[in-house]
Amino acid sequence: MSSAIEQRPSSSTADDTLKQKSRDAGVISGGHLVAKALKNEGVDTIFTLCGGHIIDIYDGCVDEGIRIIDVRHEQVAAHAADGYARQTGKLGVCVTTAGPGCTNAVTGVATAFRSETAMLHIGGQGGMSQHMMGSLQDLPHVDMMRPITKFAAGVRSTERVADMVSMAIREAFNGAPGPSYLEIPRDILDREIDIKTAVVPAPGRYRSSTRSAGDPHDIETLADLLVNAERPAILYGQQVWTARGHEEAVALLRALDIPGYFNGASRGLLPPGDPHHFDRTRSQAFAKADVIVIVGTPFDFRMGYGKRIGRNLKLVQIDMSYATVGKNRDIDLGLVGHPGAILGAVAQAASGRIRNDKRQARQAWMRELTDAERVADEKLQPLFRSNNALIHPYRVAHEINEFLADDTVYIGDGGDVVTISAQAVRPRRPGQWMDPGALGSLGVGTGFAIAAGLAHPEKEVLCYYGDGAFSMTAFDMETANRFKVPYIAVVGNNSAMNQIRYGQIAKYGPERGNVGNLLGNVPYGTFAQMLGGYGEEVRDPAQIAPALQRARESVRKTRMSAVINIWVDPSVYAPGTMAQTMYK
Ligand SMILES: Cc1ncc(C[n+]2csc(CCOP(=O)(O)OP(=O)(O)O)c2C)c(N)n1
Ligand SMILES: [Mg+2]
Repeated sequence: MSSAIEQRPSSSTADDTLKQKSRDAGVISGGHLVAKALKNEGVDTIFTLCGGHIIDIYDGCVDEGIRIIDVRHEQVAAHAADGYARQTGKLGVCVTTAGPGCTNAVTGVATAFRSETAMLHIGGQGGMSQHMMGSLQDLPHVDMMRPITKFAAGVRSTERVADMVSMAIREAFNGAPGPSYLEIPRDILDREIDIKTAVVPAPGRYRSSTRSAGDPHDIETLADLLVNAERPAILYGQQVWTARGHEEAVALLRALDIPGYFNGASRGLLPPGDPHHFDRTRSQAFAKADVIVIVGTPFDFRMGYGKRIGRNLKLVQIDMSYATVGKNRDIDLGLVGHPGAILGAVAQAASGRIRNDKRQARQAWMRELTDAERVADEKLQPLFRSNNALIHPYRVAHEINEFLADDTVYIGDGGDVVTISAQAVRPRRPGQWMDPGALGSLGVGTGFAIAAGLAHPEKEVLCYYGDGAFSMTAFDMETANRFKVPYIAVVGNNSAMNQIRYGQIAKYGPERGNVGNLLGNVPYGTFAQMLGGYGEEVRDPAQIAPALQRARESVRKTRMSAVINIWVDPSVYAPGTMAQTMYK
């Protein structure tokens, strides 16, 4: 299908000629300075939805060769920028217009804030010449964005545009990474200045390395603790992957024979079946360990605020943020810095120092945990293999795990069905697990899928959605198709916001518990067909695997996204949902 716009001949306008002239005259506009600063940071892609306030940034990006990915909702632009940062290890960038462009992006920026993703959100604003006069789409963006960013500021002069972009980027990488917000008024972006008066920090010279190994004395102390431990355990959180400290992290487990647990973006640092990979025995290990090291994840609700870890042990916390170490729970040793640098230094300090008796003790400890993993796994098998006519969500999760290829990036976006999937899905490689993180935002999936496809066109991308989550951002599946980064969408459809529904029924009874949480019975497979891709409804558990396979083949062949809509039993819930652990 070609559109009316594609059929129109391209023509240069009088304005083009004007722009060309000004470029030749040694002048540069604010929008072009934004693009220069982004280029200097190594940014190759921005995620955006257009608006009159920001178009000069696009013009600059065209000159600098920066790819412009335009989406249909700014929430998706922000999630995609976050996802692109997670997938590339570099800064993610989203650009939105003033007013509603900014407010629509808030959820994505806030998600990056709680997930500690380095990202820059550039937002438009009415011209300074109409400051406080009630211009179109005017809002106090900087005030709005401050509590959900590490840095939020407005640019006040065209000369400083590139400098302020670099400043915002530096702040995004300060300590534990996070989002920065920069508001640029329209007349500051559009104004052209003598290029010699512009402040443009040079590539590689406006921020330092983030690989600090902390205090060498503490490295020695931690090495001693680990060398002498008999039942050590390490939990790697999302920072280990974010900061790309995973090689050192894995090497330490192997060198010292320590069981590793992984959460959030660190899932997949070791493949399932690796002798140092553990995922069903965390509470058991934490209850019996003599040394526990928590790396790159805070003591927040996911960790029971640290209360679930016993007191009769040495607890060590390593984090990129000083403010996180020792928060909510006392620790015995805290180190602040880059996880890879610290873990690498610890491995070196401990090298060759484990006594044989200690080595044997921890091998017995690993065997004990491996056996316990097997028992826990066997307990789940009947659910994973359920043949219930009304499809069991555990069966779906299990089938998805079986279906994953070595290079599939798995994204979870939804409530209960996705919580359940965490018990079954084991990504095969680092970086191949994406979830919203501590903000728990529904709707991340589509932006993450686009980002993963753009960052790694050679990989397969699969997003497992709840039906509630899918309907929030699914229209940007068209964006994925338009930019030729199709993905497989699987919807676990229980026609409800089930994770919330469970708690409502438990608290208010069945009469009053089904209020505000029921969704219609929607055949989402036809949604993919409408966008030109493959869609299928699955109501028989035996059809899950073949349907997934058909989706894979279709995505490969047609380069259009597919939706497999699986109708699941709405009366099955995840254990955490039933215990309401997310609120405890
Ligand atoms: C943006 C957003 N709105 C609301 C919530 C609260 N919430 C958490 S789980 C959930 C239900 C999600 O339903 P669905 O995606 O269909 O998954 P299900 O629980 O039904 O498996 C809701 C509404 C949230 N986490 N994020
Ligand atoms: Mg649902």
